[in-house]
Amino acid sequence: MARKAVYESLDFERLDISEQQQRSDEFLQRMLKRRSVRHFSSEPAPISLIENAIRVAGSAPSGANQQPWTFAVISDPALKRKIRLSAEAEEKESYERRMTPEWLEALAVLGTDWRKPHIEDAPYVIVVFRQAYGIRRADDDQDERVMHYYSDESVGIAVGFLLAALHISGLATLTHTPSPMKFLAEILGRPANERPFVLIPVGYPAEDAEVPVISKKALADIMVRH
Ligand code: IYR
Repeated sequence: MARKAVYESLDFERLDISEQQQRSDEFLQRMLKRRSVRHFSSEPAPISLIENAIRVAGSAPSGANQQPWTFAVISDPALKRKIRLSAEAEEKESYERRMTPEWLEALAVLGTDWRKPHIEDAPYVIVVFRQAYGIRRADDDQDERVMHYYSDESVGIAVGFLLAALHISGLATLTHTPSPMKFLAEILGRPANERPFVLIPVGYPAEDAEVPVISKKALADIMVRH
């Protein structure tokens, strides 16, 4: 039986134009400083920052508000090691056999390879899972599948929120997608409806961290007006 929508008045703070512009400029300048980091220090970071960032991610819009995501936070060194070794095994196979010459050529500007020490060095690894479908306990105590809508888009938006929140709180991140990623669900014992979406090492950059010299497209190259 369909449930009915219940409405309440919107809590919306209308700002002066000058305040809007100032916040927009500040956010832009801050976000422009985000870089994907591959050299992490092992210095611990407060779990409260990770928790708040996941709260931010959990506030993202999602298809039918189904919130089809799970954020696994790993700090246990033995588990991080296990994940690193499995990721490296898959990545070695990918770099040496599965990726096309065109793909390797496209990646050359980043200088990446199959080695993933950052998975062990960073104090936290967040593995984001997409719930391909939901599970509901029916009246007869049997589990029923609940259809999820737009779960890829929803989780992508939530990960964007997560990366921005971690950056704003002074932490460095890397979006890493070892392929295939199924080993993550196995190692972390996730249920059958959850698919690994992205693996994110989080922490402070190493003292001598370096990043590739790359640039972002200009506004004129990414925006069209109609
Ligand atoms: N998943 C591999 C390869 C890789 C692919 C893309 I597309 C990147 O932007 C970066 C890396 C790896 O993490 O090394």
